[in-house]
Formats: sequence, C-alpha cells, structure tokens
Amino acid sequence: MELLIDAQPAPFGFETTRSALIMIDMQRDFLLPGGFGEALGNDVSQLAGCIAPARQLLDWARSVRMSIVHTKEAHAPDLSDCPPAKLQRGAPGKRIGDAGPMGRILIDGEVGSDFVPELAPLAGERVLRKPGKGAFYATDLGDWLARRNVDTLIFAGVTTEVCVQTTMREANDRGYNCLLVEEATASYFPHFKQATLDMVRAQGGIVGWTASLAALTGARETLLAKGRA
Ligand code: C5J
Repeated sequence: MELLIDAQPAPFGFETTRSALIMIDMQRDFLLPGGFGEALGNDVSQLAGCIAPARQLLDWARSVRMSIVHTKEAHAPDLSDCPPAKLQRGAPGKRIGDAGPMGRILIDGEVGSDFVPELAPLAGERVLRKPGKGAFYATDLGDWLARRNVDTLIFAGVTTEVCVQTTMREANDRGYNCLLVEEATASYFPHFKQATLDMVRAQGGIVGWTASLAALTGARETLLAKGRA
C-alpha cells in the first residue's frame, strides 16, 4: 500500500510492503524502576507516556502487515560483547551486569532486559539484540532488511536522543528513508526529545522526517503518493 502523509519538514511517501517498523528498546530496563535507566540516575516516569502511542503504532504496523523489528539493548551474561568503557559507566554496584531488582542490569535473559508487556513481540516479529546504541552496530539488521527489500524505516522507542537517534543516523547513512513517530518516542529529558525532533527535520530533513501518530495511522491509500514531495 502506497501512502503519502503529513510530516516535517515535508510530506513523506512510502510503500508499506517496503517498510519496517523499528521499535527501539522498549524494555523494563529503560522504562521501569530498578533497571539500567534508573541506575544511571534517570527519572524513568518520563518514558511512561510513550507506551500507549507506541502500542497504537505497533497495532497499526501489524494491521498493514509491515515488517516489525523489536530491538533490545542487552549484553551476553559473560559480558564478552560489552566494551570496558561501557562497563565502567554508572555508580559502582549499579553497573551493567550488577544485580538489581529485575535481575542483572542490561543482561540478556534477565527480567529487566525483556520488553514491557504492552509491547511484547508477536510470533513472526523480529527480536534483535544489540550490544550498542545503534541497531546496525554488530548485528545482522542490514542484511535482514536487504533480504526483505526494505527501503523505509519507521522509528519509535526510547530514548529519543540515544538509541533512537543513533539508529536513525546509522540508517540514514545506509540510504534508508527514515520517519520518527513523535508521540511514540520519549526521553528522560523532554528537552532532549524536542531537540532531537528539531535536529532530524532541520536542513530539509537531514536525518529524516517526523510525523504525528495520527498522520500515520489515519493515512489512506492514495495514488498521488509517487515518491517524496
Ligand atoms: C540508553 C537507549 N539510553 N536505549 N539506551 O542507554 O537509548
């Protein structure tokens, strides 16, 4: 289905069969008390507001049968994929691999590393573990998307200025058309979210486009969508 939606800095046209939703790191470790986000001193309640819009976006992507990728930032239990510099971030006792109320912090397989229940993946949706902030770094995401002939990525998740923006920049450099859904992303620092939206769509969309959830989910197929305006 070809769609043309209201977006910033300009209308955004795409083909749903050549698009993928990239839902970034909607894990307990970032969204709930006791996880990695809180261990770094953040107010995790700042992220709660994006869960419901992200779920609406996910339901829409499922309804149009778009490819869906759920990323999770999580490390191997032996920490072999965690660079020493990353291991040393945060206060002693509250670092990656340390014990927390939801299990070892940011370790794959622990309760904290799993997705919040509202955004649990369904069978057939890709779960992509990534050791970095960007989802292309040290993963097979590029090959996976290429096999599906994907040229457009729709982004949501947390946090806007870290893993979402990093992945969006990686994708932009790889030639994907990238759209960030405004309500379906959040930061511990609302002004960082706003700055990221501004940066993405500045200079004629130097990193991509942003759009409201309603612009996307309310879009109707149109024969006018012949590429980007
Ligand atoms: C961070 C992320 N903030 N998912 N990770 O460390 O944005």
